[in-house]
Amino acid sequence: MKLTASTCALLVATQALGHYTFPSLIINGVTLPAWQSVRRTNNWEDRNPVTDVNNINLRCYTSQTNAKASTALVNAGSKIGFALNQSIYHKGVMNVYMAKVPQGTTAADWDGAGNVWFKVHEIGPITNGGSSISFPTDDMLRFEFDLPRALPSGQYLIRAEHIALQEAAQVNGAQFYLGCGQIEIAGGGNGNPGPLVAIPGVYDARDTSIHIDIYWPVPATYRNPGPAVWRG
Ligand SMILES: *[C@@H]1O[C@H](CO)[C@@H](O)[C@H](O)[C@H]1NC(C)=O
Ligand SMILES: [Cu+2]
Repeated sequence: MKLTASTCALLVATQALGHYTFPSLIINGVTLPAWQSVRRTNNWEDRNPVTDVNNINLRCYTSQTNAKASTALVNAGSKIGFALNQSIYHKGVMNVYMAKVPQGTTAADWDGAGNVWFKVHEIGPITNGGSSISFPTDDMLRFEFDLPRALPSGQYLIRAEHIALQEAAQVNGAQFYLGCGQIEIAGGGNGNPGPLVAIPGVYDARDTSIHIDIYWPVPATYRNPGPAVWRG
């Protein structure tokens, strides 16, 4: 069933119509202005995805903009989220990762290199043993979740990623839409976030959650790629 893939191909000339970015953080229900606390991504106008899981742009997608943002203050245990530029057009899954800024630098200056990223949130598909699959991120324009109370105080990068899977039956067919926000947690806890992974590095192009035919046979189960969510 290739209809969705061909719809995407038709859109190539006008891809900005179908695709999406993550320009705003949402903190305790307040949506910040676009690109204020999220680093402006290379694709802020054309909205094209990253498709190479080993490309440096998988991290924050800022190789051309070299963007810094202003760091937003957030109390531990707050609700946080992202607002998209336009609603999610492709069937896929959401992951949110964070990385703690090391001593001696700031969220604005840090590149997020190394085994530093842990997962704080994910939204997968709903499966039921192979009779159907549905994707709760369809048409999503914003999402929010609670930060773990045990998250230590300090500055962090927070990275949202939607992996569009409609063409993922081919290797490198999955499309990564992503962006990195900058936050400073106050009143945090004593948790020890992990497991820690590098981005890029965390994914393999042939990971069965990334290289997958979501149409046929209908997947009986699905597990978001990357480490388990750290819940504090
Ligand atoms: C989406 O981004 C474009 C720039 O590509 C901008 O012109 C437009 O105003 C943005 N729309 C929304 C709803 O933020
Ligand atoms: Cu598309």
